Amino acid sequence: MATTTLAPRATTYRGRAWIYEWLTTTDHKKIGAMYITTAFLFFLLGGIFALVIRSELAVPGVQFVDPETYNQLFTIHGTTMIFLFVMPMMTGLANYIVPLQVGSADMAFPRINALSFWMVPFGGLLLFSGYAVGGAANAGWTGYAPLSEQGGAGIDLWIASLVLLGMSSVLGAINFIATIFKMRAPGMTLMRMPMFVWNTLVTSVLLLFSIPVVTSGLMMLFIDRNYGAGFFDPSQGGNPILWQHVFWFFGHPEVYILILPAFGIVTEIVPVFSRKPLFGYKAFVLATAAIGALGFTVWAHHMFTTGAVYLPFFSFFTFLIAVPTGIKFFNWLGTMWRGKLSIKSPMLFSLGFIALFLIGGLDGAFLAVVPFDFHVQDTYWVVSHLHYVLVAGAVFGIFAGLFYWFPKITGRMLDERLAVWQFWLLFIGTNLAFFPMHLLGLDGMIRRIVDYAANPGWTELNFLSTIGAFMIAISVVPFLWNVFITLRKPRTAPDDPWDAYTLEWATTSPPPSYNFDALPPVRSERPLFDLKHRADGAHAAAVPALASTTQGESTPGEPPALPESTEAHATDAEAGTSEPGGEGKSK
Ligand code: HEM
Ligand SMILES: [Cu+2]
Repeated sequence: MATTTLAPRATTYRGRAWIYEWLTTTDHKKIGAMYITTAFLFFLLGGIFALVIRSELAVPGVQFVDPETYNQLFTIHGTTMIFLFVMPMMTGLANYIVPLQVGSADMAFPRINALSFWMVPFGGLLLFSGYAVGGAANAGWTGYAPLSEQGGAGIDLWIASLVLLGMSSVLGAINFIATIFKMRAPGMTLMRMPMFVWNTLVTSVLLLFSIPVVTSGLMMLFIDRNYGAGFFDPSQGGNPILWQHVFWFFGHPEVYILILPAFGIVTEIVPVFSRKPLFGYKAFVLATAAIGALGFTVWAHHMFTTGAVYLPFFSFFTFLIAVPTGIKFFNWLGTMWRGKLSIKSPMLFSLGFIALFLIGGLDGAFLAVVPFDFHVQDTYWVVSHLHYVLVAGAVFGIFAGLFYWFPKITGRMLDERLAVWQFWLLFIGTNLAFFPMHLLGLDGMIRRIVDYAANPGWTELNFLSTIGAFMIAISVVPFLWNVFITLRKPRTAPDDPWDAYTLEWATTSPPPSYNFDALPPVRSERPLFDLKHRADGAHAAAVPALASTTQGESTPGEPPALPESTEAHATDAEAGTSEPGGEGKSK
């Protein structure tokens, strides 16, 4: 018979040293927290690289770094930000939150989960060890051949690093897909899954299809470089354009791998802080799937100027992606429309996300216009576009998520005033850093150069951009301070501080190692809302019992007995035979 009371299956090993516990843990929450912390450290590191880049470019002339060092700087900056910051950060948030949101006790394969995590710091080590062997990779994050066929051991380490990180991502993707399909709580049909879960699912599918392609390419490059093959080397009859195909067949879906989780985060937050259900749930799911599918049809829009691709096809499909993306904007605006908005920190960062991602989407649509792309290819327009999508998009989404889930993860509420300071510094800094790059790009300033001519206006625009970069750096200070002082406070956060809708808020903050003492029945995509506001009939039985956990009144370690809600589940036609964390019924 169905039961929702979960007894801890293993005792916690109290005898273990703190460090041993963390090094060997397979708990998705601890692994998630380690992912998040590691990713944040790489964000700081990549940010320092960005500051050196921007300092060098503040005024014309070569001041701080020579051209070779500069090449390594932007290569390692881009690679770090994408593979060691945004991807692990999103994986970390999903690791912590997805099992909770689907009402499971852990991920499907907890040990593989730990393995996926530990590959990340080692991947980082490989990338940065280039500096110890005579110079890190210097061919850009795209590693274009034949440039990447030359160069020293730094590039081999870059290849090894990306292969390892890719393996970590694939294992993670399989884990998420299995968890989402097989471990959902009774009653949670696919169309009742929280939007963050949906976005994690589509992201995982994209990873599964795209990473193997780039990994093959990387292996070919490695063989070219070390064993004398000539896949991408024209002097040996190879084809460098082939590298671009292989790279971008991964590289474009990769953009959605970075941004879909942010869509998911924002789509969790906007309804809760508008006090309304999500406007157009089904449309949102379809739009997410459509973006994922279309993401595989547009890789060659990065290759318009090669003269080797059919332009109308790739231009058309690129524009087509604007349709599902636009639908999402309508979903967010429709959700906020006539809602009771409360602009707390998670909502503030979500609004920043929506505003800035719009700019990144629009200047991307310009690039889909082939003649325009011929004009701005490899200029600062592209650098501007990619940062509006990634800083304005992924980074704002990440901070929205961190502020939203911080109370769940740590049991403590971050300070709202510091959050407002951080937000405005980051918002103004981002626009100051990246908007002038549009103008520089239009004017013909190319990317990946250590120096530029003192053309009219260029010095001023570059200087503004550098000031913006430092503002972004300063915005991190109130955040770090906020985390620091908050972690020293006692654990006073309620279990459900935002009056939210989804299952992660139905357990304590932070959750026990086994996640749930009891699960509310799932009859819509907002089970917790139903429980709190629509208690009637069979639901009512569950309310008092569950309320005792959600108010934090229960004695820790002593799960409240839930005979009534257990019955409610057994008679619920929706409920499958399941233990949370066991073999949940999926529909
Ligand atoms: C924190 C503020 C940041 C600043 C000021 C900044 C600045 C820059 C600049 C000036 C370049 C161009 C270098 C060149 O072409 O010569 C660049 C490249 C790049 N940045 Fe950032 N960046 C920041 C954050 C990020 C973030 C968060 C991401 C990703 C999530 C990112 C991803 C990239 C990528 C992929 C490149 C291209 C690297 C290449 O050309 O190989 N950046 N960044
Ligand atoms: Cu693309």
